[in-house]
Amino acid sequence: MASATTKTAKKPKPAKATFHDETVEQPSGGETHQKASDDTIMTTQQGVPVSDDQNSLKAGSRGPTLMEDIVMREKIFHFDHERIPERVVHARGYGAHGYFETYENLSDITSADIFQRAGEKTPAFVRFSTVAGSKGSVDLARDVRGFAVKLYTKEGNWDIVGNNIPVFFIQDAMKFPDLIHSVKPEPDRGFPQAQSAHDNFWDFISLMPEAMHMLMWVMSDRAIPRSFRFMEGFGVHTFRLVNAKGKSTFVKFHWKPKLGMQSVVWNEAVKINGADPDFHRKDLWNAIEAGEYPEWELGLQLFDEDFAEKFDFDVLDATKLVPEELVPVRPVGRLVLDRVVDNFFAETEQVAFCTQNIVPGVDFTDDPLLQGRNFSYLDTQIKRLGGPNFTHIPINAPKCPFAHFQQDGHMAMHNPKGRVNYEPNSWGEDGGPRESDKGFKSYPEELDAPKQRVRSETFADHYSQARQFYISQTETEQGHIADAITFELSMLEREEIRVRIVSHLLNIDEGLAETVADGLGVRKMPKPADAARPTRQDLKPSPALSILKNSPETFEGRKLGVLIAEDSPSILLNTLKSEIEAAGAEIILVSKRVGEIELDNGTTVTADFKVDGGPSVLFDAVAILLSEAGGKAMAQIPAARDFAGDAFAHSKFIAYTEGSTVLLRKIGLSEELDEGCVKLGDASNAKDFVRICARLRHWAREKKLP
Ligand code: HDE
Repeated sequence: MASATTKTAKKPKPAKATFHDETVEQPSGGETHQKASDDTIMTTQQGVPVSDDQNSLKAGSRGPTLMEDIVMREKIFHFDHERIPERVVHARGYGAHGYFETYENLSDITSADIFQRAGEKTPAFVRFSTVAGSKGSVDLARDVRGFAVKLYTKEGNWDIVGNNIPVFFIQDAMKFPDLIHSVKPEPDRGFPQAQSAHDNFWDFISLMPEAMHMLMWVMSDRAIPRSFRFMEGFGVHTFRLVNAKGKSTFVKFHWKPKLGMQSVVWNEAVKINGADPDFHRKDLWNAIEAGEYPEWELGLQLFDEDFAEKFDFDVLDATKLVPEELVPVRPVGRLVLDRVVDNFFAETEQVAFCTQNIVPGVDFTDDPLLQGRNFSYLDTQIKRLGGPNFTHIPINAPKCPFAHFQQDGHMAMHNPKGRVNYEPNSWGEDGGPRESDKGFKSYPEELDAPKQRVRSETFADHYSQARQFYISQTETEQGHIADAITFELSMLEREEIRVRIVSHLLNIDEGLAETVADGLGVRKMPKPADAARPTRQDLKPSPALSILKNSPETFEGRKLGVLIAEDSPSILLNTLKSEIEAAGAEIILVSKRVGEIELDNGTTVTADFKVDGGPSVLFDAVAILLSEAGGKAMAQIPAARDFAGDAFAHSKFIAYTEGSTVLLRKIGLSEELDEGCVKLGDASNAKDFVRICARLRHWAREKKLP
């Protein structure tokens, strides 16, 4: 019946489509109108040209405004209604368009159309988000990141609504409202915003042993990613893939970032939030606009029911993961984001992901968290977008033909045409769409069980994988986890909650529990928390769970911040620039003011940031290229001292010139310079510096810091 709205290309960019079409399709049987005039003339919503957008209609020049003013009343009425409810969770997010490219035919595993043809490209929209904060909160909160992918396949929209962490806090959807209430601002005082470091969150978590595995992840560096481009994504639940013969295979979905994983340190995150609360969204926007299209590989962990039976945990339990060492991740395609949105509200805000959006060849399992989500998402979209026709909004509409007899409701854009709006009917060819054998069929899982409110015994081991995650981390990462837990707990008012958490940590790793207890001044060690199952000590570390054990060994997609002043050495700057660009990274110039800066050879360069607008936390590594006079001048500027001091404290690689040592000495660094700091004398060690930047951070320094 209806078909997706026609889209015409506006700018010559890849796969560019626009919603503001020159051709406006008339709903419900209307004809297609070409716009009579060009769209440079401002009109009302009714298309009436506006002659004066500055002044309301008044009685005289100083008299009261007249009710008759249709132009002003319409403008203000519309403004009054601009807001829609923000998402109850994942309110702060950022989206982009792209495509998914299939590597190979997977028809032996699934009949999903998207996996039938190698090389096929499927349009995609992705929205990344934080969970706890409001729409206007900061990007670098310690939090889980949403990683929601909408694939506009030829057999309908398939949404993989995942996170950047492969497990979840709770096992049953019934507890989700409690979890979210606990982490959101406390209801009497309305704070803290976008933070888990408060009593309510830790009180709840300390009473929910099932959350311990996920807690380890959110206290790890996974919860403070450097960029959306540098984080993994996971479907979390076990799903099914079903082939044409009806054979089902269990599957876990993984998105692996092409540029590798990278996170920031907590002190850096706090400062980024002040320096640039939009850090992640800007990073994504800028990368795409620069043609550096972020990319992820989709990987599948595939296993059958018999294999799943052999695991010592339940694959229906979303607090558990399947270690990659047990079931390897098979790459099956790539996701490329190559187009920013035309309009944030129309696309990123109105996009409606639903876990229930699956396609033939994909199916659910009985994971009780997933089952609950399948109700929640549709329900929440109706509240948020105002009615049942949110699929008529272009970002949510399928890009394949669709036809059904659903009609009416608020904002109906494409009701069925003609006389028939029911089925069965005897109108023959004019009778509208019919069912098809190719349609979606649920996997005929056999069920014969009593109705009951219980938690399966197979979900009872809450600590073994939490421990496995912890022992899989490098020493540096383990230190960050201990620091994060200690910091968060230090923000609580109630001592007994801290102690309760320590009692859980004792079931995970005694050393961790002791470090945290020590950091919090807990004098008497509690007993380990009662555990429904003892923690398994025999699980081997899984290197795939660590960020640092999987270092990408590349500086590609990263940024070098260079502090310069008048008289800075042009040769070194030029070498750094060409080496950094050859590495696929970007160089950003920071100085005491923006605009032109004259170098030692009389040439000029343009500084991108004034030093207090471009602190080193915005960069992955820094170079301090100052002449002696420049060094002296910068040593007087507090923001320049922070630039160098923070870069050092955050374990960044630092290149510096002899002239810069004045600045370094001023912040007490002269004695402490280490192998992560490279003194630049000539072009060749500028090259060496760029080479070592591929290690991303000089973690050895962290141990030596107080
Ligand atoms: Fe969500 N979640 N969730 N969630 N979730 C929402 O849907 C919910 C869960 C996730 O960018 C809401 O559109 C329940 C797990 C992402 O628009 C809501 C439960 C995972 C996004 C909702 C969960 C997620 C949401 C709020 C427990 C990772 C943002 C607004 C059963 C696998 C999507 C909305 C976007 C959003 C409910 C748990 C990921 C209320 C009931 C587990 C990425 O429907």
